Amino acid sequence: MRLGLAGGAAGKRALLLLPRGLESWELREAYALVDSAGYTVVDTVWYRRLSRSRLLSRAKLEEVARKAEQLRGDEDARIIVFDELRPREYFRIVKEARVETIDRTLLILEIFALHAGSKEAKYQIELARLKHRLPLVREAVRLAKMRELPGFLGPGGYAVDKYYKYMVSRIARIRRELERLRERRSVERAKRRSAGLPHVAIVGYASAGKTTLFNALTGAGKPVGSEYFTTISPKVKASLIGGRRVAFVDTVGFISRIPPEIIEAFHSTLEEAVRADLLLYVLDLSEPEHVVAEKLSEGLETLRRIGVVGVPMILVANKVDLVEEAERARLLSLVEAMTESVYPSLVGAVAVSAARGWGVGELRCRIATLLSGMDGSTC
Ligand SMILES: Nc1nc2c(ncn2[C@@H]2O[C@H](COP(=O)(O)OP(=O)(O)O)[C@@H](O)[C@H]2O)c(=O)[nH]1
Ligand SMILES: [Mg+2]
Repeated sequence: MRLGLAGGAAGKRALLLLPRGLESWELREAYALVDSAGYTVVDTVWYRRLSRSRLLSRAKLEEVARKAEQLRGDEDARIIVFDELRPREYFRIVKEARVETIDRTLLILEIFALHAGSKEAKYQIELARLKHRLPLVREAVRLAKMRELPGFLGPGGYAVDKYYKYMVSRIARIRRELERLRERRSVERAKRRSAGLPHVAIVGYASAGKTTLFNALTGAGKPVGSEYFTTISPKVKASLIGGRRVAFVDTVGFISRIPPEIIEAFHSTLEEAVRADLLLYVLDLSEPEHVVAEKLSEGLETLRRIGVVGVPMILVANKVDLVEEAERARLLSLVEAMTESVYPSLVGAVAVSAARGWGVGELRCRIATLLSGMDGSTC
């Protein structure tokens, strides 16, 4: 799969390990996440979990090692296990395949890092990463003491032990920094708004088509003043909409089953949505109706939890090219009614195909009208 500009630079190669039994929307999400983190999948291994702590059989492990051969020696390459990886299983894989390995949580944290705008979000992510790696390093200390891990993370047990202590003190330090930042939060926020442009944040679940829409909305016009925005976040781009400069933000979006230990990092990465003048809520209308409904209500609940209230929102029903023409209107009014009942600041719903450009003109027009404070009648 290939994506456009903001989908992350291709080049980091990955071997993807997927547990059997994923539903098709979960599979699409998995690929969207891998892509959002900037990886290109070179091969895939499907496995059936043996247990929660042991994922791969001996034969599977050998298959992984074989397929990982092409990645050996490439420092950017990763084995991505789309699952929860316990320390022992991690070392089993790394020892056998000799390629750095990450699990679903670390993959998600890499995506957060690409989107992190504020210092607070960056600290939250580092904290989550450190906490996630701590058990791993503890296991490394154990293995080094048993001399089962010569040379890994430095020469023997002493270095690993030192690294473990460093992590613990770094965690304490970040916690203190976060306390301090929370007190200053409002000041920071006021400063960041100083660019003065209206901000339009694109939210929605992974693989709904946020980045495709972001590209469609910002790619057409010549980006203006993008240098300024890249210093805030690489996912912000200014574009001319109805003769006026508007900053579009491709947010990290929602991800199903966010591991509880990274929920704070998730919320602080999503904070662009809180500050936006307008929200575009993108959903994939081609998914089964119950999936669309479930994700919509969970997404709206997440917005409520991070404190998004009263921000005008346009519902963008995407991928209508995959929906029967006769079904489009019915599904659109269904999701519109669902949203309105829990989010009173909904100001409209537009059916689009971001990939084909259908409805994007109408959407631009709605955005322009809304931001200039007129009623929608001009579109
Ligand atoms: N058929 C179809 N596919 C789309 C459309 N918009 C996006 N996609 C595809 O959906 C997948 C996820 O899109 P992406 O923009 O990365 O979603 P994001 O995770 O929300 O940023 C990609 O494979 C896109 O090519 C659309 O309008 N129609
Ligand atoms: Mg994206």
